[in-house]
Amino acid sequence: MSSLSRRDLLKAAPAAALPLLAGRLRGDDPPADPAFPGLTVRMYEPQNLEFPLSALKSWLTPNEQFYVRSHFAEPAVDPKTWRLTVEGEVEKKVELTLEDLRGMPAVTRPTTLECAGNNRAFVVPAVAGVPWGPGAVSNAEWTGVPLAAVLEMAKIKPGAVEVILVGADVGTVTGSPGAIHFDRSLPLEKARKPEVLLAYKMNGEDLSAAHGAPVRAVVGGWYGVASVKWLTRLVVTAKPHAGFWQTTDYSIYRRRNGLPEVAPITTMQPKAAIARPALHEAVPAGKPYKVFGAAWAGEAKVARVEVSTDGGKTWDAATLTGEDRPFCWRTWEYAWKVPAEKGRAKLLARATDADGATQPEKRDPDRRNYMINHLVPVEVIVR
Ligand SMILES: Nc1nc2c(c(=O)[nH]1)N[C@H]1C(S)=C(S)[C@@H](COP(=O)(O)O)O[C@H]1N2
Ligand SMILES: [Mo]
Repeated sequence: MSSLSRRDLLKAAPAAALPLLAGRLRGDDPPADPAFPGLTVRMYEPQNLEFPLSALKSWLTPNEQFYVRSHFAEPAVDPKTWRLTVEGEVEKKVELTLEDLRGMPAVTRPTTLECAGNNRAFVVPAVAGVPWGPGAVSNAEWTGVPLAAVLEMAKIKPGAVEVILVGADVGTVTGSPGAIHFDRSLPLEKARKPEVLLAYKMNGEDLSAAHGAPVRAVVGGWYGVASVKWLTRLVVTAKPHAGFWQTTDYSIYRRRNGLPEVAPITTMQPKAAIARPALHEAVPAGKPYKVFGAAWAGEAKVARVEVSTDGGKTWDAATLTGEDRPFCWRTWEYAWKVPAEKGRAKLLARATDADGATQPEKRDPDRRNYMINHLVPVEVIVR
């Protein structure tokens, strides 16, 4: 029922029905649809919309709930005239239509994308950038062609090192040299891996405009910024690309001989996110509560998730559940015996990957305003 018709109905409700409605918001029961509720607006235009993590219900995020992170207005790309070019350090310049691409052998792989700015709202003191809560992360099944197959067609020249992925979207941002496209490079070593796709379908549906129609890159294991949407050009280079989106933006400091130098953001860091309880959720005292969430670790597998319900003093193993696929988040749960005493409780979760890397307790300033995976407690009300 639309809100309009519901309002009309309320207006028309007989007086006798009104006492029933008083004192609470009378809506329909929440729909059973896993895409309910919708996205949280962090910025209306360009669109920056957050997945409501506390409504996590399924390993695959429904398309309607998949977070959106766009730096410019959605470009109008006509799939009929759309072309993808492969240029630069190649023996043979390639130009593909959407039909060409769809005619190539397709693969379908689930992949989790997380924005490098996810959790930014939890950084103290506050930093610049879209103030994401915990939900700038989602998992979908992508269908397309391996980037490697398209690079192969163009025959890369010896000595080439990177491929720049260029989006059709364009605009001016603070510090940019006028109007620029969104672009990101991948070292050819990563670009040729099977987890890097040129995708035209998301969870079995044609890619939507918000997610990069008609074709986007999906770079498994790397922060979402590498997964360029509205892809139009692949430029193979003999030198590493030092573009705006991997130096001024989406870069961190890496120390060499103790001296910080600018480096592009690449792999997702281990993180366990608590979906429920949500921040300041009221949990019933003395009852069991199923704490649950998702954890991911970029190119590595999640080895374990631990939970603390006493603000980090003691830790207990959570149970990894559901699908276990590379480059994807893993759901987890933990049976919490909520104390009988009313008050507050501080919950934490931390992930450790198969290489032994774990989440830091404190924020590392070398990461600027990106790669936010230090531990942040979820405080709840026990009552
Ligand atoms: N062309 C283009 N590609 C882009 C972006 C963009 O603004 N323009 N945003 C990037 C960032 S920072 C992220 S986190 C992901 C988000 O993908 P989604 O909107 O499908 O969730 O897209 C990446 N690809
Ligand atoms: Mo991002």
